[in-house]
Amino acid sequence: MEFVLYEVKGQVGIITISREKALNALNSAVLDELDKTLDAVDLDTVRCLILTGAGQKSFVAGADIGEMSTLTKAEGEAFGKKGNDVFRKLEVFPIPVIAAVNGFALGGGCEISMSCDIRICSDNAVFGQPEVGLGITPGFGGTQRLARLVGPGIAKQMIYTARNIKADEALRIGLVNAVYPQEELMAAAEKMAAGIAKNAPIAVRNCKKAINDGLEAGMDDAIVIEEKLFGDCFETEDQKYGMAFFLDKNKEKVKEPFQNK
Ligand code: DAK
Repeated sequence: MEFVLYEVKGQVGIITISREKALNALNSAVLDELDKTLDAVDLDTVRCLILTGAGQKSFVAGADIGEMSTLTKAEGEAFGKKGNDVFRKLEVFPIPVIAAVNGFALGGGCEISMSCDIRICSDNAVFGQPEVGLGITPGFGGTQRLARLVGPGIAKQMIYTARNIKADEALRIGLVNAVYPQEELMAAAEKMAAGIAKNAPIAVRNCKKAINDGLEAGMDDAIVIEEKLFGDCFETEDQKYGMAFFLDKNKEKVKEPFQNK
């Protein structure tokens, strides 16, 4: 891979978009490599992913404006579909994905972070949807995911004005869960990922699915989605072990890692 790095640390996979000379902007090659990287994640061992950008300046400075500038209408649609397919793959990826936003997250950069389950950022992070200033609409789900995350009023203001916001404002509106000094961001992301990875994997996956699918349904259907995914955990070895461990009154006993079975 030329633009996407992947490393596994214990049960955590770290994907780094690495196209620093263009502030990690998303061109077709980056999108293709991201797609292939996700397909290659070993779900038997990896229980949580972190997505970040190379360097200390930018997470992802958007879709590649140079590549987009010459697109025809049909090519624009194809490029949008390529991005949307990868972003959707991330959003419904079976295990949780944490975006560690280490700088600019503009346009497609803000959008890819919103396809992740959780966003944390460095104190120099900048978020925004600058597309209307370029004569286009957000094309990788920004009009949809931003409104769902921060509410339609704030989303419309950000999108219509194309104004960038800094980390503290992103925290205030709920776009990110926490802000860290740049040098502490990855350690915080890895700590959170390890905290997720130590829990029962089938249960964590089912929680992700229940939240995602439930948010797209009315409450009556959403509750049924939850019921089914709750029921699905029973008779797993991890459920039996987790409950037996709680019920065992032997305080000396050390909890074993969950088996993903
Ligand atoms: N694309 C391509 N190159 C980029 C880039 C981008 N988005 N952002 C930065 N670069 C490149 C710069 O051109 C420069 O390259 P060289 O001149 O060195 O060759 C290098 O990265 C360093 O950038 P700057 O020199 O500009 O660095 P500064 O610190 O001065 O400024 C900045 C940093 C992030 C404020 C600035 O680079 C900037 O404003 N960048 C553009 C941010 C932006 O507007 N992003 C949104 C892109 S629009 C759709 C599909 C997708 C989308 C829409 C529709 N469909 C097909 C439906 C998504 C659209 C977007 O994401």
